[in-house]
Formats: sequence, structure tokens, C-alpha cells
Amino acid sequence: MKKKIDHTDPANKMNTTQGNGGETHQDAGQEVPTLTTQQGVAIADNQNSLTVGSRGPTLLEDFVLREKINHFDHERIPERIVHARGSAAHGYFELSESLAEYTTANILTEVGKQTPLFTRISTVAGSKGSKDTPRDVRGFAVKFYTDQGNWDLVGNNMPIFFIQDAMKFPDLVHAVKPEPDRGYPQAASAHDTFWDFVSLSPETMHNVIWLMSDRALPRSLRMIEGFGIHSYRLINKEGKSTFVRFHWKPVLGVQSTTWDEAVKISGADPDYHRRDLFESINRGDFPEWELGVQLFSEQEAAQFPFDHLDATKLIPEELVPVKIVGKMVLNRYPDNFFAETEQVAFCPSHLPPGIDFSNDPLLQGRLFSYLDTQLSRLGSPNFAQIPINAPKCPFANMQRDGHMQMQVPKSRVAYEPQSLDPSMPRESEKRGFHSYSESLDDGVKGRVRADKFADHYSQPRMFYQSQTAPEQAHIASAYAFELGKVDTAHVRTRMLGHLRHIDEDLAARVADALGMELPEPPTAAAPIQEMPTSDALQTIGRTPHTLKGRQIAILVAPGSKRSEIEKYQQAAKDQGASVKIIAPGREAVLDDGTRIQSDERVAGAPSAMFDAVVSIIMPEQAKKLAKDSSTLDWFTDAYGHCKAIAYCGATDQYILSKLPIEKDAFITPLTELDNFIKNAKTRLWQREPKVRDLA
Ligand code: HDE
Repeated sequence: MKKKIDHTDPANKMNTTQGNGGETHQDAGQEVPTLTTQQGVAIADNQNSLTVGSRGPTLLEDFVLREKINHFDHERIPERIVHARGSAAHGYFELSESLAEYTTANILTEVGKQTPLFTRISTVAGSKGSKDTPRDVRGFAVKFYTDQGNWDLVGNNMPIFFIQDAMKFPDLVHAVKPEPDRGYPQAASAHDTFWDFVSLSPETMHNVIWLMSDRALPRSLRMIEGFGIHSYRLINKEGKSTFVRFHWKPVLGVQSTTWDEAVKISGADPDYHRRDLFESINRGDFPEWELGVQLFSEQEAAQFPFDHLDATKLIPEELVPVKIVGKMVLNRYPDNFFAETEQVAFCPSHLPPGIDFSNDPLLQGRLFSYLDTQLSRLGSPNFAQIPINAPKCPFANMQRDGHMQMQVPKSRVAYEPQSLDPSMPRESEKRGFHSYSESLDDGVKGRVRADKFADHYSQPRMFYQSQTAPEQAHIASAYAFELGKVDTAHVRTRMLGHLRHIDEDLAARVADALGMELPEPPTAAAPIQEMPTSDALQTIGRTPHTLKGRQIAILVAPGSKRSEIEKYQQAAKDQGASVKIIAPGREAVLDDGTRIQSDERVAGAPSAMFDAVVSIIMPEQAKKLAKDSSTLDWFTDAYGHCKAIAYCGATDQYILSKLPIEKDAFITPLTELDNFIKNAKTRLWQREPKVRDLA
């Protein structure tokens, strides 16, 4: 006999989904909706398929089984070609300074107005299931549901892009993605095809050096900047245009990890950034960014020593200051990953009246690509009807039918002009979108690039020279690591030639680390200009000394002193940090006989995941932990990553003294709580050359 599953057993209860508005029944005193098929037919048995006898074949007639399996078979949709791995959140934008002088877009003119939005932050190269912490650019896409229609500001965490013309995008992406014959590496630029392509395309040099910098290794998604990159236009009531570049400035400041931390984090927690976003929103620590604009006229742009329509060029903040006009707050994690984060469809072509495009040839290509890609990814031109994509203002048009049409239009009229149905929508000269009336008389058709686009080295040079010494060392080491993974000698050599144009010292450091000779530099297509350095381009230099948004780990074990733990917990929390308790197990009995729940086991939570560490353990436990390699790595890495460490006597005697750790000002006994808190707000970068052979 077939064993029947007991439906009253809570272990066998299914989760209910929204939309299952069917009948309900009482279960253990609670109203539970009845499980039904898609047609609303109640399901009597969700555990066994319909068979002939208990050991006989399954019947084709079993529509419950067929519908369930059929839907499951089609659960996956194609992942995004780029930016497949992403995390998102709902929130709002609030304007603090009106830009009414420059634009008619309500979102930028009505001070105090809150506009709902959805923001998705992504890596670029890796697949949907790849790790959160590769060396990569981060996508920064915001969908504002404005009352004049959706505005998608689809940017990155770096202010420039790899290429100048949309024509090169498929080549760039093919070069960085896993090599097509072998299917690896995943989520990595450290391979021959990427460096082959970029070394043959000098226009990529600027974005490549940002990719080699600490900006490509964010500590948290809450600590990255965002940039619209391209110049856009703001259009005011008189139809006057002002160019604008959009910036997102994280309220927590910019912070990155070291490469070694990123590598270790990716093994310990591939979802490090997604988890951090989820946890911070759930504890009410809402990520915030200020929106900044760089505004400039056509005449001012003509004076720049570069062309602002070239997306490989940033506009230094010293040249055009960033004016802060409002704030974005992310205060709600999505309810369902697929329905929201996966199905959200951003298109740079989505703009409200008052904002317009520039002629940046990269942006122009994007205006086609995003709409096009949603058709293959989401399967229908009706993707705008999916709740996460639908505008929150009224919308109506004559577009009809198509796959998965959700609307039921009620009129005999589906065309315009018409005179049969006065309730149907009509165009509005007054409210409608007007493209900027730009005069373009001198256009000669051809495949040409503007002469001013030819300078590929001045800005990467400015970027490198603007960095602090530890950052320059990280950049040199990153080039050495990545080129060290390139097997083709002439590709490595070609890259070293480019580096000579960027900075001779950088080139020499990388060549030395690779054990290679420096080649002659290639001919530069335009003279290399000396640009003033810009502190705004630093990462370490701009990381605020604070515990806000950071996380401290306290290592405890059976017998640890509760009073000490609480003292450190409180001090960290008072400064805005969150605390995780790490222990050999998931529970431990403390000195006062009470039990503590740990957040993680020490074997599963390397110190790379935290900003500073504290150890409060008793001698017997310290002796035991001194034989555990993950505990030893915990301390060695905290030291190697230049972090503050607070230790108790037993930790010092049985662990620290056995490790290659040289005591310094950032390694303090438990009694020096204030010093620890001060140190934990930053890193002791001077320690780094002692622990790592930087290029
Ligand atoms: Fe994208 N890009 N891109 N891109 N991009 C996509 O659209 C494309 C570019 C960016 O969270 C795709 O919906 C072309 C610059 C972000 O869903 C695709 C070109 C910048 C996201 C596409 C560029 C970006 C994408 C893949 C050169 C920074 C993720 C899936 C002309 C300003 C959005 C999709 C999200 C996604 C095409 C260049 C940022 C294929 C052709 C420059 C943040 O349409």
C-alpha cells in the first residue's frame, strides 16, 4: 500500500503564494489558503502522483503533476548578458534643492517631494550565481517612478566606461566573459582574451586602471559611488539646454577591501554584498546616497581639455563642482527576488520630460540595446506591465496584444486619431516629451570619431597620480596579478607599453613584479596632457574614519566573560557599528552560566568579513583554539589586512605570541577599549608592506 502523507503535520505544509486567493480552511486554529492548480481547482494530494496501483506507471491524466512539473521546467529565464549578478532594494528619492532653473522634470524641481524608486546594484562579468566580490565594475541602476513617467538612471560605480562607441560593446563583453572554447574563467578579467582586447584598444586604459584600483573591490554596496557617466541634458521651460552628469555619493563614504580580503570573502560568503544589503535594511540601517549634478553649458564644455561626449573621460570635480540636490534612501528589501530583482528592466531610454540625451555615441547605442535585450530576457514587449516595471503614474496608449498581455482594454478604438471614443488617450503638446531642438547642420554621414576623443592616456595618468601611496601599490599589484595570469607573452608586453604612457614608475613596478623588460611605449594618438590631480578620485584617502555601517567581530568561547563582551558590544553599537559574535560553535556557556548564541562559527567566518576584531577567551579555550588553523588564520589575516585587534591575556599568551604578528598601535589589550574603538574606524596601512609583497 502507498503511504499517505499526513497533511495536518506542519512539516508537510506548503508555503502559500500571493494570488492564491482561493478558499481557505482551518488548520490548527489558523486560516490557511487551500492549495490549488493554476485554474483554481483545489488539490487534494500534493505529495503523490496518480499511478495505477502503488508500484504501477504514472498516468498521463495527472493534470496536477503535469501542470506542476511543466511550470517548474520553465522557471528560468535567460540571465542578463552583462550585470547578471545583482541585488536590489526599494526606496525613495527626496529633492532638497530645486533645479527649476534648468529643467521641467518634477522630480528635480519640487523640493521635499518623495519619488518611489527601485535600485539594482550588480557586478558586470559574472553569471547570476557568481560571487559578490570579484574584481569588477559595479552597475548602479535606479528606476525612479516619477509622476511624469519612469526615469531609469543606469550607471556604474566608476565615472567612465571602457569604450567610446557602442560598436565595440559586444567585443568588450566577449573578451571579458569566460573564454568560449574552455568556458572559464568565471567573473574574472585576469585572462588572455580580456587583456588582448584592452591592450589593442587604448581607449580602454582609463576604465582599466579604475578596474585595477580599490574601487573594483567594494567593502559593501552601501559604500560605493554611482555615476550616470554620460552627459545628459536638462531642458527648462524656455527650452534651454544645460549639460549634466549625475553622481551618487554614499552617505557612509567610499570603502573598499584589499584584494586578499575579497578573495577570502568570496570563498567564505559568495553572497557577502547581498547579505550585507539584506541585513542592514532589515535592522533599519538604511543605505543612503546623495544625488549630485555637475552642470555645464555647451560653451564651458568647449573649453574642457577633453570631449565630454566621450564616455572614457570624467569631468574632474575641481573643474565642475558636484552640486548636491537630494537624497536616495533604500528602506525595503524586495519580497521576492525573481519577481522584482530579476524581472526589473532598466532602459536608459526611459526619461521624463525635462531630461534628454546627449550625442555621446555610447549612450546613443544603449538607447537601442536595453529595450531590445528585454525582449529576449523577459520574452514580450509587455514587460512594462510587470509590476516592478510599470509606472506608478497613469499610463495609456494604443499598444495592444502580444505575449502575456495583462490589460483588458475596453473600447472599440485602438488607433489615433479617432472620433468615436472621447475617453481614449490623446497626445498632449503641453505635458508631452519634447526632444531638445538641437541644430545639426554640419553633419556628413560617415564612420568617424571626433579628433578630441584620441587622448587615451591623460586621464588614467591623472587617476594614478591622484592616489595615495597604498592605493598606488594596490594598483601596481593588481596589474601584476592580472597580467601574471596572461599566458601570451606579447599581450603582457603590449600592456606594459601602455603603462609607460600612464606612469613610468607604475610600468616599472609591474614589469619588475612580472620579471619582464619594459618595452617601447606605443605611439600615442594625441599628446599626453598633465592634468591636475584630484583627491575625489581616491578611495583610501576618502574613506571616512567612522564605525557607522561597519561590522566588528567578537570571538568568544565557553567560559568567556559576559561583562567584557557586553562592554565591547555596547561601545561598538554606540558608534553605529553592528557586531557579530563568533565562536567555535553556534552556542557557548559563558562565565556567568548563561548561554550565548553565536552568529557564526569561527571556521565559517574568516576575519576578512569584518572591519575589526576582538578576542575574549579563557586560557583553556585559547590553548584549544591555538591548534585550530581557521582560528590562527583569523588573527593572522586581521593583522595582514591592517585591522585593529583587541585581545585578552589568554589570546596573547597562547595565540598571538605564536603567530608572525608584530605588536603595533592597532593591536591593543582589552583594557584599552577607547583605543580599539578609535583604531577600528580605519586601517593601519603602514603595516601593509610588512605583511605583503606589493608590486
Ligand atoms: Fe549596459 N547593458 N550596455 N552599460 N548596463 C545591460 O541590459 C549595453 C553601459 C549597465 O541592473 C544590458 O537589461 C551596451 C554603460 C547596468 O538590470 C544590455 C552598452 C553603463 C546594467 C546592456 C552598454 C552600463 C546594464 C544587459 C554600450 C554605465 C544592469 C541586461 C553601448 C553607464 C542593469 C540589460 C540592471 C545592462 C547593453 C554600456 C550600465 C545588454 C550595448 C556605459 C548598470 O542591454
